[in-house]
Amino acid sequence: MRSFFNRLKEGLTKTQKALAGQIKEVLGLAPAIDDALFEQIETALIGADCGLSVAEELIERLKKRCAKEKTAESSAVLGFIKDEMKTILTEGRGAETSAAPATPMVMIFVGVNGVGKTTSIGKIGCHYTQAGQRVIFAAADTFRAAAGEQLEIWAERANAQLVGSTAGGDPAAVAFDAVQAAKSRGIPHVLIDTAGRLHSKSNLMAELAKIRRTVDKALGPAGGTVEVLLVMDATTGQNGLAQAAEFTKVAGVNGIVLTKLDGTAKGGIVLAIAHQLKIPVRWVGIGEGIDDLETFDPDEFVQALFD
Ligand SMILES: Nc1nc2c(ncn2[C@@H]2O[C@H](COP(=O)(O)OP(=O)(O)O)[C@@H](O)[C@H]2O)c(=O)[nH]1
Ligand SMILES: [Mg+2]
Repeated sequence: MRSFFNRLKEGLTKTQKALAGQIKEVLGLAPAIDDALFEQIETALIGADCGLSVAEELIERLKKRCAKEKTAESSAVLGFIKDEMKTILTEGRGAETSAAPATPMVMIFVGVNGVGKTTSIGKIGCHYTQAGQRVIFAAADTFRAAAGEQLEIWAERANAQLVGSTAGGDPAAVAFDAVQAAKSRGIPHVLIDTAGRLHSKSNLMAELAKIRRTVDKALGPAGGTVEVLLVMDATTGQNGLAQAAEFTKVAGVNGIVLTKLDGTAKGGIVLAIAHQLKIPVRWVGIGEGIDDLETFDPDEFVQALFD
């Protein structure tokens, strides 16, 4: 099978055209490195959904860098842009610890309907089982009857265990049972699916907060690691950011899964997430298949975009 890098590159084709292609074109045509050029680069950044604040920040850094290195070569400017993008993406990640996290490692997937929560759970679960690590899925989206069945299908594909539920059941109870099961069976990964929509937004936020508290309770004094992953659909671009801010407030989101980077020109949203939300993108999805998801790496991403 082709490497993930090649598929990432292919998935990013539209963003590459809108962002890297556009930047290369204006650099190629530019008679000089001047304000007019910087403005054109800024336009390309905004056009690919990087957002105004990232675009301004990047241009600011670029101007300083060009002045400092006294360059007159547009090819050098391209290198600076890539560097500064990597820096922005890396700064958004905070300090990475190399210590192995305490088990069980519980991931709670949150986000609005249709962004790709259930699919991402299937793919991430498979990532672990392929590495020989056991996984439990928890069907805590009890709002839609079909949600449990969809997760069951993914559990089979990914070779994961499943703590199921009945429609209308208590999602926090499902999460509790899954964590308990993981502890008693010595399973290191618990991936919890949640609803993306309830009767009201405040209901949904209250439910997510309750699931979070319940997971902490189930882990007990022996502890473990809890990661709340906000799943975002890249095709919604800048519109996804406001949503993200809301989930972040109530659910204490500490990582992002960015799905559907394939087939959108709005991949610049990765930079906006790093710069504005300051929450690390942990995984990126580039298709509907079980292998179409990988951990996010800033260097690899910038390289796939430009080279
Ligand atoms: N093209 C593409 N489609 C995706 C990706 N991730 C999820 N999907 C599709 O998005 C749709 C909604 O996914 P689902 O997991 O049910 O979303 P949920 O409502 O958040 O659980 C499904 O048709 C998935 O196949 C991705 O990375 N790329
Ligand atoms: Mg779902």
